[in-house]
Amino acid sequence: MRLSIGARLFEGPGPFLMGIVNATPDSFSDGGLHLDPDAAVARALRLAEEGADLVDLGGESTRPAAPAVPAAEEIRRVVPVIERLRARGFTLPISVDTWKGAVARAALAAGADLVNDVTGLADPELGRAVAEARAPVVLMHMRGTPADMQSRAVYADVAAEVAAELRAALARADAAGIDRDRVILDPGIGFAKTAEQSVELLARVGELRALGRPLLVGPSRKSFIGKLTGAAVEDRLPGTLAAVAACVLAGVEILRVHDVAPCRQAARVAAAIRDSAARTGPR
Ligand code: HH2
Repeated sequence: MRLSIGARLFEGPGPFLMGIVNATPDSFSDGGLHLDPDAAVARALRLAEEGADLVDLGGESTRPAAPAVPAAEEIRRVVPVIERLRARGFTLPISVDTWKGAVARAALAAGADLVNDVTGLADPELGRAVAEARAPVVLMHMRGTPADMQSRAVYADVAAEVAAELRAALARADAAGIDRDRVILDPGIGFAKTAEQSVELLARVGELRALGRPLLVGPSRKSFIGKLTGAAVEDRLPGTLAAVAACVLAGVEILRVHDVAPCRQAARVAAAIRDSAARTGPR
């Protein structure tokens, strides 16, 4: 990949790590821990120390059946965090995890560098905000809303349909005037997908490289790991590491994770194996 995000150029195959900061009362694995702006700031600083390449700040949970948060409340949760981070000279790129145009606009004005949209441009206002700011954007695949998405997890061929629907998201980005060179795509692990479909998407994520854009994947602590292993949310780091390694071997450039330091180690080792395989080839 070759993409400037804020002051930083992301160049090469990576993998790059996006550390998660949830300024929410109800996120599925860390809800309530970083709702206070100072706690969210401290979390971002810690992620930077652990080796994150960028941080993703969200003010609304997208777990299945999560209640919608009004834009004004979401702005109240994320903007002070961005302002405080920038005021203290935080240099990593900051992504804002929102699907609402008003929140994206406010976050970009406060110093965010990238918009992470889990709806893949459901809100045309978000497309306008991103285009006007000439900001990079993550377009993630899902169907419906967190309230009804799990009833829409019906696919004849999950990888082919996710690819086709991401192509439609790229077309929405084109129509909004967003430069294609600034788009990152994400298959949306766990969003309108059963555990089996999430696993199949991870197995076939390399097929999405045909879309011609860098890929981001967020497997961290997700329910497919619980379904496979019986592990509770707080015990899913080993499963997360396995998914991170699989993504790196498949050529995914950015991993969105909660546990940056252990994921960094797993990603480095997987990247070394990937690069060695590319040098030596099959025998
Ligand atoms: N997953 C979550 C939230 N945002 N964004 C992208 N691009 N890809 C993902 O896979 C993704 C995402 C869900 O994780 P988390 O933020 O920890 O939980 P919650 O939505 O409950 O806040």
